[in-house]
Amino acid sequence: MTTIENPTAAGSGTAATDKFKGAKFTAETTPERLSAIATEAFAGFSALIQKHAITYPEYRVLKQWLIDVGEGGEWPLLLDVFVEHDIEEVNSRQLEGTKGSIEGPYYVPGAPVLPARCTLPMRDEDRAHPALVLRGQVTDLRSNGLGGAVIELWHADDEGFYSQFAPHLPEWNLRGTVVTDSDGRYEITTIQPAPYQIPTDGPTGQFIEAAGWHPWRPAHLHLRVTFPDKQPIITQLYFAGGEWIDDDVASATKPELLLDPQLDEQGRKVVDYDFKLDPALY
Ligand code: MBD
Ligand code: FE
Repeated sequence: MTTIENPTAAGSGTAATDKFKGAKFTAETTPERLSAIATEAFAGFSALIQKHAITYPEYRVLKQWLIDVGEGGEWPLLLDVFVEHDIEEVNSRQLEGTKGSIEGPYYVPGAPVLPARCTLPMRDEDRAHPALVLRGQVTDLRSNGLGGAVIELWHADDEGFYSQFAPHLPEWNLRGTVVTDSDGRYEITTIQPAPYQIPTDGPTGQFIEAAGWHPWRPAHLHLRVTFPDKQPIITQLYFAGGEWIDDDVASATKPELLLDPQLDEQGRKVVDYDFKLDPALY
């Protein structure tokens, strides 16, 4: 069996760009709002250039690097790592339910539909690791169970690879669309992912290295929880005490999103987590 040392930029960044491009997103932004935001953005660049007396060699390296980010398909990766956490924060200020977190570049809709008590699709290699059981209930803000709520779960494997972004994995490995029971309850068996390293061989990784930063995210589960007329929750769950929890390159951890699984008699790591959904706001 071959082991792959690092996720490659070619295998992950580009795939994220291709998937994103297909969706054709739009937004309702007035010319006035666009002008105001763009004016301040360029004023910010202007202030930085003046303050640091940016040189022509630095300007040309920046230009080439921006070209490389696009050609390498790494805009989704770069933006989700360094920018999305603020977008998530300003758009969840009014919400009272379960805390959200960034979506990141690796969500794929249409994962296999699974019943409320289920095991995510996984390989024999994955099955060799201790089982992680995540269970709980999806409710509204008054704790009424939301029967038939949908939990989409996606996460990396024990080596930090995501299916559809690493060519050696089956298409839907460690991805599922779980339908809760009539009380909104669920019990999903999976494995605990490893910490995730941003691909180091592309422009995002080169920049992180050149700046002397580190490319790590703590181990995390991605979730998207939906129910008609409720605000969808996109979030991540982390593991208390895990590496990089307090130093996530994507600045996307929150204390409310830490799990502390406990071993049961069968050697499984078991943890409860409930999701509370706000009424739909936007
Ligand atoms: C990830 O797995 C992730 O969650 C984010 C936000 C960025 C890159 C890879
Ligand atoms: Fe992730």
